[in-house]
Order: sequence, then C-alpha cells, then structure tokens
Amino acid sequence: MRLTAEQQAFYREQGFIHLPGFLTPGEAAAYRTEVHAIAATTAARDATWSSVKGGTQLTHCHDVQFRSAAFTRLLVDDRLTGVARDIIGPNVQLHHTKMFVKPPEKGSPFPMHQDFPYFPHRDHSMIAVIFHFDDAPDAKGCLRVYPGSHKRGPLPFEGSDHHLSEAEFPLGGALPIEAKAGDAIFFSYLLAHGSGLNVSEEPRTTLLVQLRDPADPPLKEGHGSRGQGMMLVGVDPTAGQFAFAWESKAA
Ligand SMILES: O=C(O)CCC(=O)C(=O)O
Repeated sequence: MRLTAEQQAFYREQGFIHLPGFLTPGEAAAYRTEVHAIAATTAARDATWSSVKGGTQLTHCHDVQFRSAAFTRLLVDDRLTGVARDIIGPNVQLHHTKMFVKPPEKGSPFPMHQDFPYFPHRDHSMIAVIFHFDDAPDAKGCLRVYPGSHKRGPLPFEGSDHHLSEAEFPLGGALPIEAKAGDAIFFSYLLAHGSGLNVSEEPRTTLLVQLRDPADPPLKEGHGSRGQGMMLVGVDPTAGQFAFAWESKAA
C-alpha cells in the first residue's frame, strides 16, 4: 500500500492520515485476540498517566513482537512499510511498539501531548502508527488530534508527564478520529494528540508502532526498547560496527 500524492499532501498539511480498512476484518480480529492474550499475562500492566485521576485503567505492554510472532510479521508488512516510506523516506527503522487495551467503562484517557518530549530527534522524522483492532467510536475514547499542530514544532509542556496546556489544547476541542476495526492512523510525533475515556461497554484495543529515519539521531537517550533499530525497510546508512549484546550495558 502506498499513499497517493493527495494523501501525502494531506499528511504534510494536517500531520496525520487516517486509512480506513488498512487491515482486513479477519486480520484485525486475529490481532485483537493476540493483544488480549498478552493482556491476560503478567507482561501487561496499568499505564494510566499519573495526572489522570478517578480510578481508570489502561492495560499496556511494550515490545509486543517479543511476545507474539504475529506482531513481528505486522512490522514488516508491505502495507505498513509502504506508507511509512511515503512519509519518512526510503529507510524506515523501528523505535518501539506498545499495545493498549482501554477496558470498558473505565478505560483511561490520554491527556493532550506531543510524543516529541519523550524521545526527541534532530529532524523530527518520528511517526506513530495506531492500528485499531476493534471499533473505536468517540464513546470508546478514540484518538483526538489538533490538525496542523505539528507545524508549530515542539510546544511547551507541563509537568513530568509532558502534557500540553489544557487551556490551549482542551481534549474536548480536538478532532475525534473515530475508527473501525482494521483502520490505521499515521501521525507525526509533533502532532498534538490525546484520547478520551472509554465509557462504552467494550474494550478499545490498539497497537501503536513508532518509526523513524535511521539517519535522524536522538537528541537524548533513555527511551530504548527491545528491537529498537531494526530496519523494517531500506538500509541504515549510518550503521557502523555493532557491539555484541553482552558487551553493551544497555543491551
Ligand atoms: O491510544 C491512544 O489513545 C493514544 C496513545 C498515545 O497518545 C501515545 O501512546 O502517545
């Protein structure tokens, strides 16, 4: 799958693109089963932001391709790498993966934020891809974005959770991107985004994959993950000699 010139122009202007039917309903259902199987193990934990009060929950696990081979295959799926190439360029490198299940009636919201402050990069090549494995209407806490906000570059944030000012970026004022099972949403790590509470009777199940250009260096260390640096398409023109895993403390 590749983006048309029109879709690429939309992404450049708006900072995101919603691609309905990216996965088939059967694929989405199979991935959903995998995510819920991981959620039922001790690998998953609650990832509700410290600033979110009120007894909500967010079931979360990093590095899902180390839990289930289904996600390894998804990472190199031509549909994902094709669209990622149209946004990032010919070389696309994995940064990290994480799954989220927002449980029914109490699935935590994500306050508005940019991803930039968590893992800043020099050229801002970093993108996120959210795969929806079940329907995500507004009542389930679908993604909300401020279209075009990526053009403002890194924005001032508040507190250790790096959230944006609620006065300037109220969650309720952001555009809801209601999604169906199988949809994917690609967006810049500079886009102001968040999502609401799941008040519905069903879980909201997603996978988030973060990708970058290998030639775009991180401005700070500290957001490593298993598998980080894997080339998903193209080559890493910066690659020198690797240390063996047992030689590196970070490995
Ligand atoms: O899954 C969502 O609703 C938002 C996820 C998100 O913003 C993030 O992980 O940075």
